[in-house]
Amino acid sequence: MKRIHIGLVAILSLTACSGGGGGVAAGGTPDAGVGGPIEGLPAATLAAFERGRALMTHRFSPAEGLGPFYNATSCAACHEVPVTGGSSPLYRNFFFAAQGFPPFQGPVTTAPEIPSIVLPNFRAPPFTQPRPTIPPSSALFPVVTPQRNAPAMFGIGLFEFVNNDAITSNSDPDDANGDGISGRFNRTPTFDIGRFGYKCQANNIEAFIRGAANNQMGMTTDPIAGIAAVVSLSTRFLPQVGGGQSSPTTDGDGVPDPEISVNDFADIIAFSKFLKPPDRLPDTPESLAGEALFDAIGCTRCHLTSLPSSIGPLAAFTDLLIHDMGPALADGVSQGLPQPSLTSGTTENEFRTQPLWGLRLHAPFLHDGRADTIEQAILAHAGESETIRLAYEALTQVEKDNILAFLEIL
Ligand code: HEC
Ligand code: HEC
Ligand SMILES: [Ca+2]
Ligand SMILES: [Ca+2]
Ligand SMILES: [Ca+2]
Repeated sequence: MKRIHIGLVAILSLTACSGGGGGVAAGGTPDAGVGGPIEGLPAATLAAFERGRALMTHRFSPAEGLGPFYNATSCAACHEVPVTGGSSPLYRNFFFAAQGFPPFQGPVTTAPEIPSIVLPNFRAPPFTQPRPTIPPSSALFPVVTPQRNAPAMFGIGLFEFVNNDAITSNSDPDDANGDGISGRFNRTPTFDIGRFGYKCQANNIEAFIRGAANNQMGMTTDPIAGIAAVVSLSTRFLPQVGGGQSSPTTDGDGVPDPEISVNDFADIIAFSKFLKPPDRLPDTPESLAGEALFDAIGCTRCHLTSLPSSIGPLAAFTDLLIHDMGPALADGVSQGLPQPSLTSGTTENEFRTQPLWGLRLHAPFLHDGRADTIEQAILAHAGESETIRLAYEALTQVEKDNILAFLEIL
C-alpha cells in the first residue's frame, strides 16, 4: 500500500513569489511549470504525483462505480483550465440544494435520493432511480440553491503546511481593532481548523477530495490516513477528535466499494497536495506601482502578501479566514463551525479570502464564477471589504490599471 510521507518531504526551495521564473509563451500558453509538482519531492512521491495527474483525467465508467448520481466523470472535468489541476468554465458549475435555516441545514428531505447538499445533475446507467431535481421549498423549510464554480488547485495543497496559529492569530471576530474587518476562522464538525473550500470548511486534502469523489462522481473510497490526515501543527493545545473521516464511503450501485482503490486514491491525494503554485511573471513598472497601491488601499488586510508555513512563506494572498462579503455575494449556505462572534453564528454570507496566486490563469472568478474579469470580481466586494472597494473605485484610471497589471502577473 502506498502512503504519503509528508514528514519525509524535503522542500529545497519554494519560490512561489520569486518573480522572473515564469512566463507566458507566445500565443498565451502558460509556461510548462504550471500544473507540475513543487520542487524537492522524493522520487516515490514524485512518481505518485505523476500517477495522480493521470488519474485526474481518468473518466470513470458505471462499471467502475460512476454514480448512481454524478456531475462529472473525472476530476479534471472541473479542474482543467488551463491544464490539469486548474479550474473550469461556467458551464461546469454545480448547485447546492440545502434545506433548513442556517446553521441547521442539510440535504433536501423531500428528495431522499440526493445524499448530500451537492445536487447531482446526472444519473448513471442502468437508470434505476429518477434523475434528481430540486423540489420546491416547503413552507416550513426554505431551500437555497447557490452555485459553485471550481477553483484552481495550484498550490492549494500547501495550506496543509500552514500552522493553525498562523490562521487563528489573524482573526478578529468582533472587529476589536475597529478597521471594519472581522475575519474569523472556520472549523470542521470535529473542531479542526479549516483551510480548504470556499468557506474553509475542510481541514485536509484527503477529507476534502474523498467528498468530491463521492458527491461529484459517485465514486466511493476508503480512508487512507483517515483522522491521522488532520492538519494541526499548532503550538497551542487544540482538541483533534475523530469522526466520519476514518469511515469508508459506500453506495448501493451494485459495484463493490471502495470503487477507487486505496493505491489510486493515494496518488490523487499526492497530486492534489504537491501541485505547485504558479510562478509569478516578471514585474513591470505598472505592476510594481499596482502592488504598492494594492497594499496602500487595504487589499492586503485580507489578501495577506505572505502566509507562514512549515515549508517557508507562501505568497498565496489569503489569510485562510472567512469574511462577510455582503448580501449580494451571500449564498445562504452555512458550512462548518465558525469561530464564535457577536454578530453572526453562521457562514451564510461568509467566504474564504480567495488566494490570488495564479489569478491570470483561470477566469471566471468568485465562488460561483459570476465575474468574467478580475475587475468585476473587485467591484463585487462588499460587507467587510466595502470601504476598501470604495477606495479602489476612488482611484484614477491609471492607478486602477496598475492594480490590475499587478494582479495579472500573479
Ligand atoms: C463537478 C465539478 C467538480 C469535480 C468533478 C471535482 N471538483 Fe474539485 N472543486 C469543485 C468546486 C466547485 C470546488 C469548491 C467547492 C466548495 O468549496 O464549495 C472544488 C474544490 C476542490 C479543492 C479545494 C480547492 C480549494 O481552493 O480549497 C480540491 C483540492 C479539489 N476540488 C480537488 C478535486 C479532486 C481531486 C476531484 C476528483 C476526485 C475533484 N476536485 C472533482 C468542482 C469539482
Ligand atoms: C474583507 C476581506 C477582503 C478584502 C479587504 C479584499 N478581498 Fe478580495 N476577496 C475576499 C473574499 C472573501 C473573496 C472571495 C469571494 C467569493 O468567492 O465570492 C475575494 C476574492 C477576490 C478576487 C477573486 C479571486 C478568485 O479567484 O475568484 C479578487 C481578484 C480579489 N478578491 C481582489 C481584491 C482586491 C484588488 C482587493 C482590494 C481592492 C480586495 N480583493 C480586498 C476578501 C477580501
Ligand atoms: Ca458509485
Ligand atoms: Ca478588524
Ligand atoms: Ca458502490
